[in-house]
Amino acid sequence: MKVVALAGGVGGAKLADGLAQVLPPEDLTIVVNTGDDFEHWGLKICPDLDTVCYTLAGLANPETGWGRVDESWQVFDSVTALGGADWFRIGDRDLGTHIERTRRLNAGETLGAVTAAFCRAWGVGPRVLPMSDDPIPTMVNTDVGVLPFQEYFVHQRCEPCVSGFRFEGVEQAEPAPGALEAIENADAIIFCPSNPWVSIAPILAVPTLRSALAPPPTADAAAPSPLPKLGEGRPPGGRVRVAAVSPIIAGQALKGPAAKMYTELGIQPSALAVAQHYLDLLSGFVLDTLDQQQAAAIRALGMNALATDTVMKIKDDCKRLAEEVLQFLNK
Ligand code: FO1
Repeated sequence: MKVVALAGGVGGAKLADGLAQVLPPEDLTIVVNTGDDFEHWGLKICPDLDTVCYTLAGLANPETGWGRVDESWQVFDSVTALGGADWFRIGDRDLGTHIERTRRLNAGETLGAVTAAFCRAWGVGPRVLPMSDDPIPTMVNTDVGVLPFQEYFVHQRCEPCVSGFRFEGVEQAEPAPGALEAIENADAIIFCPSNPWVSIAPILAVPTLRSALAPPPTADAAAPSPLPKLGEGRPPGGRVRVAAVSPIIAGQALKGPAAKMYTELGIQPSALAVAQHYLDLLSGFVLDTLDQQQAAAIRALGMNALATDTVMKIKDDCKRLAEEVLQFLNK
């Protein structure tokens, strides 16, 4: 059964890790948001790619969810003592990733090729793809101006009030080699519990990726084409199984500004709001048991709904949720 997971940030990496524990590596492709990428200390930093790869490799810092475990800060202390920027913390082990990625990119390697090389070096089995090899920096429209993503997220601690987002250059961007084919050949596609606005939306904004997900308009929209059983492959023109796992639980995000962004954009943050956000793409939605009273309203949107424990604290939680999501998709 071929599965593609769309992921960004810590929640995305955790479910990706759960899927990697359950599926043979050749059956899982993780397409990762690169809108958070930026240049810092003269280095190309790709936070969501690194968080996914470090998590799958068992190298991630479990407290923060980003950067490396068993980290030291000799270089950070040395750089900042000389006046280097100190608002974005880069540890010594993590720095090795940024130095080597920057060298390879400057030598003309693509971001996808660098990521594949790093996955081989770290022993990450599933295929991890950037959404594009082209830079698509997320810019955040806020009440204090248009901010580059990490300036908003880290330097200004998500405090500015957001009014919208721009994924710079996305209209001209190409999906990373392999991403479109993976989606077109997938039996199931999972939107991980990542921030819909700044982790999933940038991926869906890459031309052709969204249209590859959307069910073709059926002659009789009232009776959408029957979903294929998993493993049967997608019948010609048939709908693929797409499920999202809610990043909002009881009106809050477990981590990050997703709920704050919904509120600032005039939307009551809830699992239902996320289901409506992805509406035309989904055949299933997984929400937390704390929100199970919203399941009926979500089903009324025309998708299946599964209420379960979606909080992933330890690796076994990630594996259990991944198994439940795959079982749910196989209904
Ligand atoms: N997030 C922070 O809040 N503070 C940091 O100092 C920080 C450093 C950092 C270094 C490497 C890396 O890959 C991620 C880092 N992050 C930090 C998280 C990062 O801003 C987020 O992971 C994403 O961009 C949003 O998910």
